[in-house]
Amino acid sequence: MFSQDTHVGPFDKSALSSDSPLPLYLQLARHLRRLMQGGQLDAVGALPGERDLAESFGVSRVTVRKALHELTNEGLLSQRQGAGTFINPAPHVEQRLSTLTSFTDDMVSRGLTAGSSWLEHTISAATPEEALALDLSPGATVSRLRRQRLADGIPVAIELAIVPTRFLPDPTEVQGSLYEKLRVLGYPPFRALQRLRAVKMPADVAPLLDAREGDAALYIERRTLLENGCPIEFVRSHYRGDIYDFLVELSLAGWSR
Ligand code: 16G
Repeated sequence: MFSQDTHVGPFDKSALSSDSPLPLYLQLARHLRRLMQGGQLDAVGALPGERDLAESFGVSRVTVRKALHELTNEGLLSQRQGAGTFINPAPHVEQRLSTLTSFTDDMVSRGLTAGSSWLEHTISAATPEEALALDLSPGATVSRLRRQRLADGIPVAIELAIVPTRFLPDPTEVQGSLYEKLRVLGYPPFRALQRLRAVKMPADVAPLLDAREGDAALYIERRTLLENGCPIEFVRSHYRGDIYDFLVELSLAGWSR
């Protein structure tokens, strides 16, 4: 049982402030998210009940319910009818398909830290498939960036981005975000066409994603364009199927008020 006046480990009401412009349930969601991402709730497994959390944080049960709902939607928690609220073991990552975002943007919007580990950054002639995707003449050179992408240190995707050297002459100059680098160079990605399909994890990718050959994976191809329609990037990636979600917003065709 958690008491309102006692600081019980991480469930501490001083984490929330009534002076903050952020609603209490979002403050609570943010606090719990940080605790989970910092590994401070690793040993807990299941969260205390709504009433105990409400008491510990000095908020109403409605506030607690809304915060837990928020974190459940993000994939960080699972709520099981009658059994309680459980902490999901790995970070769950979600990408909205309707907006063009970079991996780094996606992570930041989830409160996760984006990371990369280099597998390749070289310059070579485009293959016929790459030349076609990037509207390049035969023999044109491209920068090749193959990275293991990490969310809070956990590998979630292996990504091979091909960018014409005319836009990115030196792939070793990309330290963090590729899109940020392209923006700095004056070539901001503007829109993209993306194709995704379910595949089995290939043998050469599986160990890089802490997965087994044949596990569920998402294969994604993205062709990214500048505002003037010129292709700037062709990407082929494998995402871990168990921790990466793609979210699509749909509206009724022809609907108007
Ligand atoms: C995303 C893009 C990828 C892009 C990368 C840039 C998908 C499927 N792919 O991973 O095309 O190269 O973001 O990320 O979303 P960065 O700016 O963090 O390097």
